[in-house]
Amino acid sequence: MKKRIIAAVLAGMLIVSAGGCGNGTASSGNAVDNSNGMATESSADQAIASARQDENADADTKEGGVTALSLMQEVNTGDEQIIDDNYRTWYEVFVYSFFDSDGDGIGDLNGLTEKLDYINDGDPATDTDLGCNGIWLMPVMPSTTYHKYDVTDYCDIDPEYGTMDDFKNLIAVCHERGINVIIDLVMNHTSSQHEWFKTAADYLKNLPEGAEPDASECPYVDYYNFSKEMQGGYSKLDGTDWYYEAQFWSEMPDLNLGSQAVRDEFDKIVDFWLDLGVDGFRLDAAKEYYSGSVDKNVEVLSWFHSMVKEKKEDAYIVAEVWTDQNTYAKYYESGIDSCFDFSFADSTGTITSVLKNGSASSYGKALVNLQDNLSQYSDSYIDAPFYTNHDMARGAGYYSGDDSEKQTKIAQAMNLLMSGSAFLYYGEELGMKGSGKDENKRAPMYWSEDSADDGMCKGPADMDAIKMKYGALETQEKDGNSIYQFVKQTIKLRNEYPEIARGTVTFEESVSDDKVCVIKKTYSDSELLLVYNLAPESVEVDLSGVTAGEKSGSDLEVGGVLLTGTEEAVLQDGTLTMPGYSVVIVK
Ligand SMILES: [Ca+2]
Ligand SMILES: [Ca+2]
Ligand SMILES: [Ca+2]
Repeated sequence: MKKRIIAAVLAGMLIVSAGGCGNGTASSGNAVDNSNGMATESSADQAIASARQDENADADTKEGGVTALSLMQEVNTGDEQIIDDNYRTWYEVFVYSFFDSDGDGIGDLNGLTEKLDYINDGDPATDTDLGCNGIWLMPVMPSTTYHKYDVTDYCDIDPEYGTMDDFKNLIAVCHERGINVIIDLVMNHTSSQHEWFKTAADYLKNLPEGAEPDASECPYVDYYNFSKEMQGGYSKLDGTDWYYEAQFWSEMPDLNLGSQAVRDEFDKIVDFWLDLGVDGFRLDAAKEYYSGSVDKNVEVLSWFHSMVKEKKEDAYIVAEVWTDQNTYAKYYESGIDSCFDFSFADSTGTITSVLKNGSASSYGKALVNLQDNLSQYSDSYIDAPFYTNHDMARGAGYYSGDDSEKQTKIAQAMNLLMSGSAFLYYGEELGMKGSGKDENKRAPMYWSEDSADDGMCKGPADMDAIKMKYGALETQEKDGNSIYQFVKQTIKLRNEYPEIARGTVTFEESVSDDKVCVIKKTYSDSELLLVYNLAPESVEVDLSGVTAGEKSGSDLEVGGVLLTGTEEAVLQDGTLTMPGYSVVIVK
């Protein structure tokens, strides 16, 4: 026990010293790493020396030196066990706001490549990186807008983001590190400036009075949904008496995905990107392929799934079907790997509701219901849990009051410990803020509190000034109690235990209540217990009647902890004492 306290104190001093140096990312990252029992004599000496220079150092080492991180690092010491499959931890990147490599204020592909060490450095021995092993790139194709969901050319890179060579380089460097890359593929609509639409529009404008459009003269008239009648979701085609479907915006005309010619185009587009090495696709707006028709949308996805998997068997396909769980569950009949799990996400989803006013038990029940629901439609489904994305207010704004930081942290654990392929939206690991108009949800990655620092992006032009609630990365990486450190430890555990992403969930109702949720994850022959305390106060959980594999009672051990404060979790003779807002893995 004494040894553990010394280690924790040393860890605290190293963090303090890095904070005092103020020389940025590399040194503080090393300091945190060294605290993992690896400190050399000289760095420990330096740490002590610099701690002495700090007037507050004495107080810090006596009390404040123990941080949530130092306590977690004592327990979370296992090696990562990465399996190269489609159960990953994905990081959603909005390139525009991530990192700017050439000083124009707009994030770019080379900027992302430069910051890959932040996402995953490819070295299992370090934990200075987030540990994500997948990247979802929001659209990178040429477009007329900052968000780039209106594509003008499906086989190129938007010049704001760089060149095709930059993209190839990004993919190569990602693959060296075991990071898979999926790209946003927008099949519901194109830009009104896409050649297909411009050609079709010109043809209709020049069509003689009374003549019907003829696809043998202009194939592109069949690519879209033109009509002489105004209907819901349609816009007028200027200079004609024609209307066209544009569900989201007049400048994003909907494609006719029933057209074989359109499907042939996407077949070629998929070839193009798979040849470049992408590992799969995030399908935008799949609910609107045929607005209002689940059956037709499932048919489109079935075609897409077969077409892609024939080319690349292990490609990953995840669709955005923004609706209720009972409806998106049906989309798994198409055979695609994943649909985003909207029911757990956002300010009103299961995670937030449980933390704000629900009972911990309802979280466990929701996990099992989800599993029952999705498995009705596919044996090979991979849930795609996420907490927020580029269309949602950021999570840090969901909570107020004294416990809000702890709730922001534990919500991330409730998402990232879910089975399936989990997604993390950039900046959520820092508790960035952003709500209201879309631009605000896509603010510059908060690397530094100084917006003039190297690589900092300017963000979308119409973004409001956003007041952040928590510090920038440069501050949080030196703070053992930060949201960033908590999220990193969560992903570390996800990487250490394959059961977390791949396990089947059993809800241990008899030992769960309003505050505590206990679930078991079973994967191949292995079982893990995940115990969540979702209440502010500490609790005792009697696990004597629960088994994990062959083990029960006093044989049970702690396999990992996620702490939002500086109290420890203790498991003794089958009784687990855990602080408020914490998670303990028991095996
Ligand atoms: Ca740039
Ligand atoms: Ca690493
Ligand atoms: Ca549509």
